[in-house]
Amino acid sequence: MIRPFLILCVIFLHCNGEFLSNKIRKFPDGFQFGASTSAYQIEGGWYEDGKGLSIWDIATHTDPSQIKDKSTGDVAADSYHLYKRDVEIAKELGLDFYRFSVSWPRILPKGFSEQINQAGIDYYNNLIDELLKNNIKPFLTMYHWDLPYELQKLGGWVNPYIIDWFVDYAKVLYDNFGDRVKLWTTINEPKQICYEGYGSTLKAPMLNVTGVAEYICAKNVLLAHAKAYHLYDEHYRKIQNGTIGISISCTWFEPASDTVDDHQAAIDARQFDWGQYAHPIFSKAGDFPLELKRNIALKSAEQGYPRSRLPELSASEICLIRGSSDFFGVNSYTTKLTYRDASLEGMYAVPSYMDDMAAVIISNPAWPQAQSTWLQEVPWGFHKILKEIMKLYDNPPVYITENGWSTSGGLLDEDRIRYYRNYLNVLLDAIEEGCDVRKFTAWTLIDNFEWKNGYTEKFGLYEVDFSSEKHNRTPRKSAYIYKEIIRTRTLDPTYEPEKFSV
Ligand code: GBH
Repeated sequence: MIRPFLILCVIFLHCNGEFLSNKIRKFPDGFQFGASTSAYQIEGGWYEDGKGLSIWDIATHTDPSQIKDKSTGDVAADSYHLYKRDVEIAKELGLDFYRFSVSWPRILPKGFSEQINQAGIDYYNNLIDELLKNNIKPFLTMYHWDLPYELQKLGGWVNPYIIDWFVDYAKVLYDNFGDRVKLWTTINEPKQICYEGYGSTLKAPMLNVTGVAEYICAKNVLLAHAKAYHLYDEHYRKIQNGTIGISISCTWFEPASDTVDDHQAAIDARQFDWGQYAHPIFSKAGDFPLELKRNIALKSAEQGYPRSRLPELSASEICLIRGSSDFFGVNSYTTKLTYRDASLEGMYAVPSYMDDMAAVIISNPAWPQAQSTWLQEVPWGFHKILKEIMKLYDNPPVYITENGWSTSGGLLDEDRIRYYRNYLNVLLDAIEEGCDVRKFTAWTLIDNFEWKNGYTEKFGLYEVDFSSEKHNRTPRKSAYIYKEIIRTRTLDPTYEPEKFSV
């Protein structure tokens, strides 16, 4: 009983102590800024010009009630038709690069590379050419969650053959776009694909076989990524001369108290959340992290499984995965508090990912809250992630491939401005302390389909009018702030854009 009280005390000690001084701070030479989107969230054109169906087309059409506002991405921001306006926006902001994703079923309607949809190739060629014409570098993500439905029928990411299918798809992308695309992400957020899609119902395909499916998926995603990386490295890099990596969602988990148990709970939570994918790629030793192997093996044995529910990586697989990324793509938004409490045993299903992790995760009500329930503004947590990556993985080049804030709408988004300024401020601290952070990418360019939350959460620097067929885009106040940061390559906490001054 004393436990919740103690936790609450700790919570208030963690109050946000961040104060931005009025100092103007400069970004290092060569630091680059961008904004990010993903295909299903903005494109629409869900059944046009030969595109095949994705698991999100199926999820939104078969049971609309799974989506908060019963919406779909059928039209979304209509970027399939309005991509020129998107590039114009990127130009207005002065972006160095634009991170977008390719819809696998738009290129390969059945998932396999025996049939290429030329209209899909044309669409991305047009987008890439339009970007280059405007001096904006295309940063292409191969997979941001819209798996061809035909491949899902075969098990999707839990079928090991997907490793080959993904590499075949990657080859089509290198062959068609690699002459102009020099920045690549293979896979966006493995944990969200595996845990949210296969270990729960949070994302398509909503398989919900927790404790088993997300770990099989993890192994396959890592191998698919690594093989696509090596294909580029060995056969394309010499001619195409690009940079290729993976984007991993990193939440900071802070111990809720100073006890040894709570510290271990926080470490376990970080290793389950992102170490599961980062350790095999970026650590010196490779392989899944110790905490993951130990927890899952112990529980599996207790539960009577003949072997660990976490598949093993063989020595040659460990070798293949280790070092298979030119940069660490960090998608980071928020921080959670973590504690361990034996009395809560039985709180989670057995087996399950949550039970394996055995950490209780809570938020601090004192932290500023976004429209998305999971998102609180905690700049010091972002700082700790950057320092931890430097420490654990020998200071790899880091690209922040996503960071952003949601509101319920409106153009005057002071809280988004505060969020970006505070996060960029600690990013500059981290750089001064030696972290090799080279790029920052805002999530997101324009309002979009926020997965199961439909259109109820707005992350855009530009507002999209979804009520009109024109899908007009209008800059928010934060767009003017971001534009000035990029123009001056400095963070000036007192800058006010004329258009929004009172
Ligand atoms: C990104 O994922 C996606 O790449 C993008 O498509 C999406 O639109 C954007 O976020 C905004 O949601 O801290 O334990 O409660 C972010 C994935 C989902 C990771 C929520 C952190 C909270 C887990 N994030 N999750 S917890």
